[in-house]
Amino acid sequence: MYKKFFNNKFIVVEGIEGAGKKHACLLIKQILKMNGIKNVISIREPGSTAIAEKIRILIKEQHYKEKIINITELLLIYAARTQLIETIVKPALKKGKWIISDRHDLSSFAYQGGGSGISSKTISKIRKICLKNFYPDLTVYLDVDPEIGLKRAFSRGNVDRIEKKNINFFIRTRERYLELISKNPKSITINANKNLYIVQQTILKKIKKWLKIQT
Ligand code: T5A
Repeated sequence: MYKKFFNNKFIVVEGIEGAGKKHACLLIKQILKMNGIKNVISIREPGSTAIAEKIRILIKEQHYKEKIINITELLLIYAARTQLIETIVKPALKKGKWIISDRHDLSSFAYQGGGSGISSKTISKIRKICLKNFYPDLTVYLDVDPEIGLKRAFSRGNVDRIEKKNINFFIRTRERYLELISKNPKSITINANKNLYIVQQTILKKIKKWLKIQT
């Protein structure tokens, strides 16, 4: 048990479609619980507040009569994120709670930056206005080949506007993820191409190791 030694943390799970983020978020919550950490809030981006969930619908649904331009999409995502961080995440962290987030800021650098081609300089400027110096304590990046990830996502049906994009969009998104995660010392990378059992065992091993370092 590490309970006594912990300060609460903000943990983010990242990766492209079908990487297995939802499974990973649930598993990490269980690992924390096994280690005596029960004060955990699960959230997702975009979403997790009433306003941010409305923005999530705008982001995910197909607009047949009007194309969302890239910068509009980016601003909507940062509006949802700011709402979530200021109204849920920061107050919860102040109360000593742990947070597990299915996606955060890195998604914007990967999708809107790598995928859609908005410059990192532009995204960083918006980031600074919205989030200032607020960063996750740990990012768990699930790396999956876009062909494998999209196949998993499509097999569930209900394909959304972003999932309908060309595979090259996801190849560029993954490349940007890999580039940025290689520079992030507060990150763990998991090979998510493997079957679910192996992926979960790897997450278990790496999160336990990370928890030990936090003591
Ligand atoms: N977005 C979001 C941006 O463009 N910019 C941003 O800044 C942000 C925050 C969000 C969309 O918004 C975009 C990215 C997204 O397109 P979403 O529904 O939250 O929409 O999209 P995803 O997070 O990609 O949701 P997915 O459900 O597709 O991905 P997950 O959560 O990674 O995958 P999961 O766990 O649901 O698994 C998908 C399927 O694969 C199976 C699962 O059982 C499930 O059926 N699976 C595996 N099968 C075999 N082996 C494994 N290892 C498996 N792992 C999972």
